[in-house]
Amino acid sequence: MTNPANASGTKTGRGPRAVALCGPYLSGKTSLMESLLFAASALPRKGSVREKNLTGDGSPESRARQMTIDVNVAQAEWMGETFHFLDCPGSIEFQHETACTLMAADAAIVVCEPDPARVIGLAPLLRFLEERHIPHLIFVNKMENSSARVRDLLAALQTVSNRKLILRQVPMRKAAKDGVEEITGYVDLVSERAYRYMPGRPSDLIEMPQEMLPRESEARREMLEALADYDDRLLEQLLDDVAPEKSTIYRDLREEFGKEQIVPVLLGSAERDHGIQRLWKALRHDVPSVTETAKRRGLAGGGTVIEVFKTLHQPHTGKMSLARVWQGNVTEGKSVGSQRIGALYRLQGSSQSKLPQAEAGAIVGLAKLDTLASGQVLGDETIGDVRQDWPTPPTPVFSLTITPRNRTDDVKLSAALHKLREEDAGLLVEHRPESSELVLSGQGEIHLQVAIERLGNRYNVPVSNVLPKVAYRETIRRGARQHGRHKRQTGGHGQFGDVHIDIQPLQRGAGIQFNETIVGGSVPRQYIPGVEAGVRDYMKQGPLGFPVVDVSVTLTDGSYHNVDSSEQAFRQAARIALSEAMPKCEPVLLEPILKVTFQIPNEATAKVQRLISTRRGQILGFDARSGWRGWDEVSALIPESEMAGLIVEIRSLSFGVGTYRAEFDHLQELGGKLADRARQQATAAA
Ligand SMILES: Nc1nc2c(ncn2[C@@H]2O[C@H](COP(=O)(O)OP(=O)(O)O)[C@@H](O)[C@H]2O)c(=O)[nH]1
Ligand SMILES: [Mg+2]
Repeated sequence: MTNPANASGTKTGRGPRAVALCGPYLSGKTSLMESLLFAASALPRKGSVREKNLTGDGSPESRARQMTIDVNVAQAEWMGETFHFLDCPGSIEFQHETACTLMAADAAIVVCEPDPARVIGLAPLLRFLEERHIPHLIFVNKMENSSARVRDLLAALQTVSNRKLILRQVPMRKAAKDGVEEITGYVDLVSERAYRYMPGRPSDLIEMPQEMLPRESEARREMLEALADYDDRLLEQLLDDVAPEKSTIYRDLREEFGKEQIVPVLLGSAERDHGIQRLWKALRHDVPSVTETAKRRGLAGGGTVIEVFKTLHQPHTGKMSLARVWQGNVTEGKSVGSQRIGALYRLQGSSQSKLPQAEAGAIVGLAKLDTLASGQVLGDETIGDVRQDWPTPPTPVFSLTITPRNRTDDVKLSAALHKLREEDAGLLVEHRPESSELVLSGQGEIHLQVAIERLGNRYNVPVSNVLPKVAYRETIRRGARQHGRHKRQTGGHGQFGDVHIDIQPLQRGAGIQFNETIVGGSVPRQYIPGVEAGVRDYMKQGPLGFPVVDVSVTLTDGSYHNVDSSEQAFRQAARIALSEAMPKCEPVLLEPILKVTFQIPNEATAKVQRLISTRRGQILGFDARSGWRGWDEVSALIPESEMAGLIVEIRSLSFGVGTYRAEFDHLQELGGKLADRARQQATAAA
């Protein structure tokens, strides 16, 4: 029997490898990890999503949703070699978690469903893997009840991949009783062997069915031609009709996969354990070693190198930094870079056990290193800190204002938020002083709901949440002159301030301006700052109830009293003048308008354009998204008040993958019923 491992030069004793499972939500990543662990005898029995007893997804928030939220870590041994699996969340709302996890992997398994209509959902992930040259293969899961032709699926997948896809196996089918075709096994295109799927155990090697030969040789030819793109000798052999050695094919597969030139495609079913042995073999032969990956990441230096890719805060153990040992090894008490390493843990799903040491390649939990953050690299000075390629969190698309239910919880809340942000840098916390709101932002409703649940369940700081207030402003349409006097006689000392002001509207963006044209000391110098202070006080809330912008106020004249005048009295006089005058200046509401750039598959472009118009948006233009085949970028101006829940609709129009960036653009007058409604809502919320 050919041993491909030897043929490709793979040897044991080169350290554990790390493989990430990624792909759209519900494609079966967590189930596939279970199946891989089970096949490697790392589990006594196989769990399932339905029974909520998987190795992964152990947190209460995960269990409740049957959804991966934090990366699941587990390891298994296959033919004497250790593999660490990193099962990533699939939901685009947790994409930052996935991005950071992928940085720790030698290779990724992209899990998808056999539905050509859904392959567009893979685009953002494939772009990420391609940009960072992370070797990846595609595992088409749920094949057991799919009637999709693999050929069509492959063609669809190729439209979202910039790398050449290489089909590694073709399915064998037979017509079942009800006329539906059933997949009974597969033919491996390198070894040209046929396997029959067996329930609950590895497939049986069978004789190649005659009827498979035409399809097999066609698919094999395509595979070889794709490999020959990067191997001239193989190309010559193909042109000369010389059958290449299997060892050549295995070597090319390994090398071209490692350089991320090709993307192998495998087929199977996590639920039925189909195709799992074939997948394991591919991992064993083709996944690069930690040394190769450290080189790719620029992390090969002197001494021990560790990188933290995830931070966890756990009720019992406290802070745990999940790290990959890129080089050297770690033991408890050893100093690496600036840190003295404490206890080491091995993680297997939600269970943890202490480790004496961890070698290069291992994924390890480092306990209680308080100052360590995700992305941080520990090593000697040649290595430095956070890598340039470390992912930056995506810009937030969903926000909620949170308030502790218990008024005395403010301090506890900020400590808890700090921990949540350490776990997930994709969560943003912002204090808006003007509205005294604490705003939590992230990638969608579930992303924020999970954070809010954790505040309550884990940190015992229940919070309530509402949509953040829209930052309305107001201004005036015409000017006025006004006299304002503050005079009070109480007992001994009185108060006296007296001003004449000239109010004028200014252009958008000018802000509040204060001037004075006092001659002859009608308002003594020392009282003028009082007048300005009074103006600024008033402008915090104009006649419509919002902060006033773009108005100039000029102090033109006034009078004073030798004994009773004071800065305070002039401040009051200015306020009185403005509250009389401003309602007569045709006040008008201003609403913030955002410039929003949508990034969407072009099947969704027309729908997104319609959606923009229903939200009072104005389309500025659209263009092909550069580097993203089949995607568009649409830019538009949209009122901030129309943005609530927009991301939810965009995703539902775009197979879950559409997104946008938004930034403040300008303030725009708002009149009529919409202005009335905005005012009502603001007063109701206050
Ligand atoms: N029919 C079928 N269902 C599967 C298969 N693998 C997983 N599932 C189901 O797909 C759903 C999502 O599985 P899960 O592993 O949580 O997906 P993830 O979001 O990618 O981690 C669950 O209901 C699984 O039982 C499979 O091979 N065939
Ligand atoms: Mg999952």
